[in-house]
Amino acid sequence: MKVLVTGGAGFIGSNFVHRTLRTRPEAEVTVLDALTYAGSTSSLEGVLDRIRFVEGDVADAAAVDPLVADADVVVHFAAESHNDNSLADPSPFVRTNLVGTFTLLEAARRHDVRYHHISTDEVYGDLDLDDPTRFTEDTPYAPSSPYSATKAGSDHLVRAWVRSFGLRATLSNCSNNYGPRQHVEKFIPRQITNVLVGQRAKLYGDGRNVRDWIHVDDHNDALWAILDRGRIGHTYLIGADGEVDNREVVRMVLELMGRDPDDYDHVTDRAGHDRRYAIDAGRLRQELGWTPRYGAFRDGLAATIDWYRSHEAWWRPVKEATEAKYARTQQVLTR
Ligand code: NAD
Ligand code: TDX
Repeated sequence: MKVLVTGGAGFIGSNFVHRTLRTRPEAEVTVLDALTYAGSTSSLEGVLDRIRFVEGDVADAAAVDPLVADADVVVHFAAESHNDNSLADPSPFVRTNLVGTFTLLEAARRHDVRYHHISTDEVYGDLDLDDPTRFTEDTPYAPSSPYSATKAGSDHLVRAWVRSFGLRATLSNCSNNYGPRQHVEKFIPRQITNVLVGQRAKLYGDGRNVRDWIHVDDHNDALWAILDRGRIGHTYLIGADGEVDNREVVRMVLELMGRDPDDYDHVTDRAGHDRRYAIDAGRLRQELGWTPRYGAFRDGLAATIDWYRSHEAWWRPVKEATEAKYARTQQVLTR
């Protein structure tokens, strides 16, 4: 099977490539990645000689067309993925997430290639802390940020291409991922690497916001279940019942790293900050028989901390610039 992986030099995409080569030796993998600030071939270390790597933009039709024509399936991860960046400058989000998806869809339609679209639970907006319901495939779309609005728009494009043109596509909307090779701008790696460089952990607002954490390998196993057995035209929500509030995550990171669990700063809150995400992954579990393999979040977090400790060369070069960018917009409110 020839698999075209867009965004394969980023967090989830690179873990998908590593996992695919381990579990599917017959797969021929091509990665298309623009190597933005968020992508690095160092995330593909150890497998670069077993894949075809193409540096290119998903919104560039001339680059995309021959790669899609040559694939059996397109797995589309490439995106601008960070909410805070989308608040500072939405324009690359519109181009990559909307025009990029449109460009891939048109190529997949032209060449009748199976397509899987990776999306996020953020398209459903947020839930109150005491709301007993969780997101399902039937929850109405209500994105809050420029990032989630462009992901929502890209999902709608895929659905329209299925209905109007008969594209053989599936979609998945996953909750917050954690694990190795996640950019240090994101919540968990930011706190781990802050501790490693001697800075304090940073919590937005009151820290009561809840995210539904899933290990990246569990996400990628779910993607293979959908690629193997998913129903064309269907959407699958991916989540592992991992709701934890941010304050608890920061305290866990500090404690696992041998620090005082109260040793963090409250900083300026994110504009429009979604309160809570929670996924009901019943369809995925019942229809496709998927179950997460990672048990306790705390154990996965401890393993992730070990990864950042032993891969300083991977994150160190971008740490300073990432914090400098945050320092321009975030003030410490209380310690
Ligand atoms: P990431 O930012 O770590 O990686 C994105 C990758 O896409 C990078 O390698 C980057 O170079 C590449 N890219 C960006 N613009 C491109 C372009 N125009 N052309 C080609 N490549 C380009 O993101 P991630 O966290 O790995 O997220 C991957 C996908 O999963 C995204 O679609 C995101 O919306 C979705 N998602 C992420 C999470 C999460 O918790 N991280 C949860 C649910 C869904
Ligand atoms: O320093 C921080 N302190 C903090 O309290 C950072 C960077 C974040 N936060 C909070 C904001 C969120 O409530 O932590 C939570 C997680 O933040 P992010 O890692 O930025 O993730 P989030 O905004 O929830 O979005 C993530 O999950 C859904 C991914 O980045 C998206 O790509 C995905 O779609």
